Amino acid sequence: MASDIFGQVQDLIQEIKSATPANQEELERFRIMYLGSKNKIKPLFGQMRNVPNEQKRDFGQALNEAKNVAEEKYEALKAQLDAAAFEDAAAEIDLTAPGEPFRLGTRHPVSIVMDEVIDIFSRIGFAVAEEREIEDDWHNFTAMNTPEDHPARDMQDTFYIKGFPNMLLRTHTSSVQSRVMTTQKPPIRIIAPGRVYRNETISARSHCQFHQVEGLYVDEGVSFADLKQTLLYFAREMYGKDARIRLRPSYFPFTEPSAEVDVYYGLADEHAYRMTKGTGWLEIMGCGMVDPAVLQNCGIDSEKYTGFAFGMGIERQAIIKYRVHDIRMFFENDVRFLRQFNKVVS
Ligand code: 2NM
Repeated sequence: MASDIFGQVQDLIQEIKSATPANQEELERFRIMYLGSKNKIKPLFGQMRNVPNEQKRDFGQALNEAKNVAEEKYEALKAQLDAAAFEDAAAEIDLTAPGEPFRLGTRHPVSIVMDEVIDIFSRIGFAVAEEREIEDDWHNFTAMNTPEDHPARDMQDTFYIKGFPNMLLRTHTSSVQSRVMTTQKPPIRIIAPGRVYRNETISARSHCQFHQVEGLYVDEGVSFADLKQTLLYFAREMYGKDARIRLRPSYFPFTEPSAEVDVYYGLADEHAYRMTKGTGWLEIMGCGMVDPAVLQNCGIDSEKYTGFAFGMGIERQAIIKYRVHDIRMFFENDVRFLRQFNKVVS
């Protein structure tokens, strides 16, 4: 009787050893049959009580062997079949196929033009200075010689910070120059690029936020001739080697004398006529010799030093250079507009 049960275990071990599951489904059937919750080895454990005591040990070992053989065979075959499945899947991949296309973002035209302006002035020794966008009225207005009753200081024209009557969104990057002049000694040769804010009605020509680059050069003996030649250099780098400029007398609180700078745009088409109001000339920036009062406000000896300064709107340069018809395009973020300014577009 006992040898009969031993025989059954040996037969089962043989059966497990000779099984040849050849794919995932057959292997799963093998697992259920020999390792599942209703496997064929389990009932033989119940036979233990019919085995004489002196043979129980051997019988237990035989059953464990059956279980181990099934487990080892299952693990080995599973590894083999999984590896084969992976190979099959890999063989399906066409390594020569082109990759999935993905769209890169592009640089904003304001950033492109801003960097171009910075590059142009960097080449003649201007360093970039950056400062805060929320300013106090001293750095934005008072230091800049802008009197208390000047309309620019009005709530109508400037965004003030609620609860902080002397804090505002800077209206020009001149606030950067006042910070540099109060903390550094001449020679000072900087450009101040950045975003500025004015409380203006939004239209094709103006917006409540825009970008500026202002420049400042303070040293002994800086002259109006230096200013004019610097701006001619800029115009030729920016608008082509044959660019022409003209200076018209103007007024700014912080410069004396002051001038508007025009570049010749031509009258080639209707757009040029409209843009230049029939003159062919387009205003690109303002400039002047820094008012001695501004230098004194910032602690610079105006008997010893002179300086020139200029300021331009970046959107305006982009409008002129790329013949954009509406300043609002720069802030609407329509990618059909924005993607046109990049040479490489995916
Ligand atoms: C402009 C036009 C003219 C300017 C002046 C100064 C400073 F700090 F020197 F006083 N910064 N920027 C300036 C002069 C800006 O923008 C149209």
